[in-house]
Amino acid sequence: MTKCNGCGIELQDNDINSLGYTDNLSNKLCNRCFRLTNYGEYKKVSLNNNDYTKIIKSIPNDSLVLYTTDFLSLNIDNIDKFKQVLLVITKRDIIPRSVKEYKIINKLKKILPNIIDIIIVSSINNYNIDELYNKLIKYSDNKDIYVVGYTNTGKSTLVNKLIKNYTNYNYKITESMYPSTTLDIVKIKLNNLTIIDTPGLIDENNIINYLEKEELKKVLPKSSINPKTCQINGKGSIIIDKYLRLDYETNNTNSIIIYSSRLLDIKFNSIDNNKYKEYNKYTFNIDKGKDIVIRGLCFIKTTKEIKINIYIKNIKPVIRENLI
Ligand SMILES: Nc1nc2c(ncn2[C@@H]2O[C@H](COP(=O)(O)OP(=O)(O)O)[C@@H](O)[C@H]2O)c(=O)[nH]1
Ligand SMILES: [Mg+2]
Repeated sequence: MTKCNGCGIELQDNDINSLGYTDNLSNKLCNRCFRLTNYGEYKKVSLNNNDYTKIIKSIPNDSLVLYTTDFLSLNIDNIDKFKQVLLVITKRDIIPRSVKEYKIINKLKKILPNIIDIIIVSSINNYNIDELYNKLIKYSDNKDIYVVGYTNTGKSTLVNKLIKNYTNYNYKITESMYPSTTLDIVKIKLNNLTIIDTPGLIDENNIINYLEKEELKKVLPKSSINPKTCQINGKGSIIIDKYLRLDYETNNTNSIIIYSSRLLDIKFNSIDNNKYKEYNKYTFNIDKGKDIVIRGLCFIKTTKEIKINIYIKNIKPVIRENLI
């Protein structure tokens, strides 16, 4: 049985419409990875969380789990399924420069007292990758290291960075902005370490699973996130591109701060305008200690307590203690 070097799926030459197809079984990549890597062509796959859950369940308790999450979602649901966790916050390059790393780390350590360690990295900027590699050597104890986390958090890119920095292999796992690029486990020897890239979990509550190519390019931040501060007083509405409407009502001055990709269009609108009122409505009373997170799109803070209505489709906002 030969597996695709890019996504881990078993190669086959019988059915051009099924996953793993290649016209020559001696190829290293399946057609899907070949076309994605060389032409940016994307073919949606319909794996579901059952497939991933099976993979997650097969991870031995004593192996080191490198759990990835990116700054925009900071989704750590499911982290408690693993015993030995090194939490890796990926994409440091999109975190605003003003954000102090130690503050995020300290807050997360309080929420997650049982994990081994936390590190913030950027594969694109090669930031903290040596430190991560040293931690892998320190904590792995000759056991396999599984890279786990939600899709699109940068797992495969990180493994490729490790391959590039610490081996002579001319080898790359397929990485892309599309969710569900990696389809099965991909095992890599990194000198004395064994790293296993996994497809990751699908977060049905993340907007990226509902977007087409051009929208993904806009929503996924390419550079440092610029918080946008909206000064408010009275009644009004803030429209975030075509994705979200936020209605507010306040008797004093307040600020709503939105952390998102710079390419999103954020505008004020009058409360009487009906734009996006057909989306699902969620009401929140929040204060300055909380963030409203629209996973994959943005997170929102305020400087004082306020009641707001959010209109959005497909996904639900979640509330968390603010991390920055
Ligand atoms: N800005 C930024 N983007 C990254 C970084 N690492 C990965 N990405 C992007 O995140 C997307 C998902 O990456 P991928 O490695 O395929 O994620 P996976 O699904 O977790 O394996 C791709 O568009 C990558 O280019 C990073 O360090 N910084
Ligand atoms: Mg991947």
